[in-house]
Amino acid sequence: MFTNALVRRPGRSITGGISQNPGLGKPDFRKAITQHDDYIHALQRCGVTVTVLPETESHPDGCFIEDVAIVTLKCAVITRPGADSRVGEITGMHDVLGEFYRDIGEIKAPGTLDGGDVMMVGEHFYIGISARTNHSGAHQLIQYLNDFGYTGSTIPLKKALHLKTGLAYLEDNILLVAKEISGSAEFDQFQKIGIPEAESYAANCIRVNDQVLIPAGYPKTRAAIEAAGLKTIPVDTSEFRKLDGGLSCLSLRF
Ligand code: CIR
Repeated sequence: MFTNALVRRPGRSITGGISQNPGLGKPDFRKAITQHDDYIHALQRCGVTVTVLPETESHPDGCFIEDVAIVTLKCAVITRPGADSRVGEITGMHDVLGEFYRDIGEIKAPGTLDGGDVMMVGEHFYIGISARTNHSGAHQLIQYLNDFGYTGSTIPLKKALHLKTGLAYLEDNILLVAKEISGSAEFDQFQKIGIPEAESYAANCIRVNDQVLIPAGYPKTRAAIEAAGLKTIPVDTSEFRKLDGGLSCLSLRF
């Protein structure tokens, strides 16, 4: 059960965020703010208290707060983001998380780790090795978590930006999977919901207590999640998608 979520407001500099898909155009700041408001309301509908941090104009990708920390029931870890322009986003996070946690670890150089590469399944953490997360970062995280009784394992990624770009754990043993991951034997024990290629962006959903936030405009994925017995709340994330960001990236939930 999550009781809290942390989000960071998008700044005007969001137009300069990193994108692997520049063909989608630049985000519209006003629309991004409206979509962010809707996202906060959707989280509140799921019963969590949302703490809203102010924008940081010096970090165009700052609203993707998931990447700067790993939050668990027992401890938190501040990451060392893998993109140079994002390293400074961790500034101030120790104080912010200190309001909620006594035990806060930190990923140190040469380790890099983005929270988008970390998927929590109960007491186990799957960590994608990607262009952003390296072995040192992943092993530092696993070592820290081991002290709290958690385990971790790594999953090599070829194309996806982050592990959770193509994967979402929806609790109750249900895993939403896009193509790159679907063949991985690592996930054989789960009941998998496959995502049609045309809807692969919708693999980035989040279960928040009794509901699943899903990006608006992906009807097949929505129907498949509802067929598995889960309630959905669609949220428009078109402006964040232009920067390869999705629903999970926009909050830390704990
Ligand atoms: C980036 O490339 O870092 C941002 N434009 C998008 C980050 C998305 N975060 C996530 O999937 N956790």
